[in-house]
Amino acid sequence: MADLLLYGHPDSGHACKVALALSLAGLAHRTTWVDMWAPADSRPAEFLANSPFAEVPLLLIDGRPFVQSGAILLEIAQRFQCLGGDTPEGLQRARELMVWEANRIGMCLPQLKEARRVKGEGYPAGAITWLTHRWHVDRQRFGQWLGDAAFFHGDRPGVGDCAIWGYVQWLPEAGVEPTDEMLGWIARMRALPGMKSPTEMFPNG
Ligand SMILES: N[C@@H](CCC(=O)N[C@@H](CS)C(=O)NCC(=O)O)C(=O)O
Repeated sequence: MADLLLYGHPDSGHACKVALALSLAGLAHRTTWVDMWAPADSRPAEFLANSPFAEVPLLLIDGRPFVQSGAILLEIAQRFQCLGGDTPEGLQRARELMVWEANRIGMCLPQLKEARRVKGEGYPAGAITWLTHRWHVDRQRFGQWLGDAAFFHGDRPGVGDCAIWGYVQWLPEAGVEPTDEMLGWIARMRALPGMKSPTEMFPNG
């Protein structure tokens, strides 16, 4: 069995995506809490040596570093033949969802959430309106991707679901409303036996 060490923080939806995938796939792993709000140079030396932008998530697989949440999810799916990575169709779906999420929901929701945290400070005039317009498109496309399926990968969740969960778990914090399809999917995700809260994923200490 591979040795898996995930660096992350409960406030990072990007890190939660990876922690969720490891948990849903039942892959034993260790986590290290990294203070993403503290100055970068105060973070653990092993983390700084392996994460080029000092960002979480960082996954070490047998000591080899993997960064960028979507790329890490694809690595997990393919290497461990899980969460959609066990068929060519599942992998194609995973790649398509990964790129969509990173370009759309994963660009929009983290910014809307952060803007609320800092009460808009530092966000230029019009930025929130622009992000909110984008969100309304993303909301509708979420339903198009999902169709009538329970999860984005069909009857069972895959790495695409993990990617989308990263920030869709925090819609109230981002100040946006879910669609009915989203509410149904969120409820199904929360009911999964491997689901964990962000602080359960990354306990501090
Ligand atoms: N594109 C990256 C984004 C990672 C990212 O933005 N990480 C943030 C937390 S959500 C971080 O580490 N911020 C701390 C910093 O930049 O100092 C991914 O998908 O993994």
